[in-house]
Amino acid sequence: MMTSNQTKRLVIVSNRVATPKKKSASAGGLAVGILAALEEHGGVWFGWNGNLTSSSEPGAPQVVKKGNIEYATISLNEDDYEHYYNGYSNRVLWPVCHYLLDFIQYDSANFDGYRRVNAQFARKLASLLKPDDIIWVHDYHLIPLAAELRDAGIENPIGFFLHVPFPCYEAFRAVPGHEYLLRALCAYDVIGFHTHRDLAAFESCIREPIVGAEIDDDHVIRMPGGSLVADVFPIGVDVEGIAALSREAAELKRVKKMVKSLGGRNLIIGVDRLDYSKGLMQRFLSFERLLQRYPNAQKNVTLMQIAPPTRTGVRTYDEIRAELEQVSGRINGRFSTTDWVPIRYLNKGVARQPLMGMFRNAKVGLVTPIRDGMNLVAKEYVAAQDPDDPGVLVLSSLAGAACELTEAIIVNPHDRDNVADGIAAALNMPLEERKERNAALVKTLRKNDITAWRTRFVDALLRKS
Ligand code: GDG
Repeated sequence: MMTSNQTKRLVIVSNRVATPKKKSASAGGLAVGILAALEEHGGVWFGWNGNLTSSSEPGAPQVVKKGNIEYATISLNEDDYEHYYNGYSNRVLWPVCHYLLDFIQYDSANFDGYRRVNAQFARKLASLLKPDDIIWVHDYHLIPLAAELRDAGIENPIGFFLHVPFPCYEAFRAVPGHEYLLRALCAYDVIGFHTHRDLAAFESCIREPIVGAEIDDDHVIRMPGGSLVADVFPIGVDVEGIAALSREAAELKRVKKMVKSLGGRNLIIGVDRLDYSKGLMQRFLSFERLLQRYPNAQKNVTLMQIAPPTRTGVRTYDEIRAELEQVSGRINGRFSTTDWVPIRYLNKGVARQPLMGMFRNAKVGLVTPIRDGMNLVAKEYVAAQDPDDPGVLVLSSLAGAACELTEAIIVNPHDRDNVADGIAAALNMPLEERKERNAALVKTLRKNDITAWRTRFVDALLRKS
């Protein structure tokens, strides 16, 4: 049996490639995860370079090599991008995968654009492939890619990993064209999800009489003309790398200045792309509840929320940004004193190393999405702690990470009292308990780290070759 230690070229495909020049600014779990996996293993990263053109067909891929990674990128036509990315991927697939059916804005022109761009990706990628390559496709933007590659005569093993939750059939069937998506998924050899819940949801769709498949006990899905493996591969982080980065970051001027500015108060930190799935509105309101229910906290805590904007130009994203500005302003107006502002709300990103240093200095990591595939921030926060004096993770039960990080304080993000009580419990937790919980969490992080994620997935793919 072949394993990933054997030297086949790994070709990773994602909507957007974080090219070496742009990667430091990348705020997004997919890019962080792929880059960490590729830096270790080497290979090709294929996808869109972020440039828009007026020509209807993108030119040949541009290839740039840095270290052991080849970045192969294409531009996209402006209208195609609007239909495929903003239109279908982010106004239909993203909301349905996060069970937010009211946010779906379907338009058949967007669905056509989605299929058109996937066909373009397949044509451009096919021109780069070698017979021995293994292909690993990432996320909901590229569901039809394997079917398109097969149509182009590509026979290499092709895997698909979904970074967001997979919806159960009752939600999935709300999407016009869901039968097409399900059939397209069945063109892959391996499909990976973060949690057993997502796998079970996918299987609930497979059991419907759409693709005519049967599910074996060993995660194999059999259908007329072939089979695929669908399994759980929880994404992880580079535990030692983050620990080292956060230790060194303590010496950064920027981190020291931030700590000094707290004036001895406890820091509660939230770091999320500005996205409605991250539950930021509910988080601010829960923090307000903390200040009401625990008047002592008014003198003792500061919430720092870092929220770099994403998908600007999509109406729901612009709206949530305006709402968050309004509610954080209201809470600050209500509770601020002449020497304290309760919420520091940054509508911008922070570079990775100081960010890890801020995690290490935060008494509480507040990660309360209303739905999340995994949530890497939760794992990074744990890995960045000082094992001799660790902070406490307060984690939403609706994040995929809650399936693994059971020693966190688990809260329901829709219940403000529950979140406020969870934060208060974290702030008051004795040192011994904090150390025990952190040690148990780090053990889990080590077991399912970024190397395990990549190795297990690639091995599953190689077994299909
Ligand atoms: C998707 C799924 C799944 C964020 N702000 C800054 C910054 N970040 C980095 C974090 C973390 C990443 O971005 C965010 O990852 P998450 O996993 O939390 O969330 P998504 O972006 O929604 O990722 C998610 C993930 O894919 C992986 O499969 O876990 O469920 O939605 O690494 O640290 N990094 C820097 N500055 C910021 O301001 N440097």
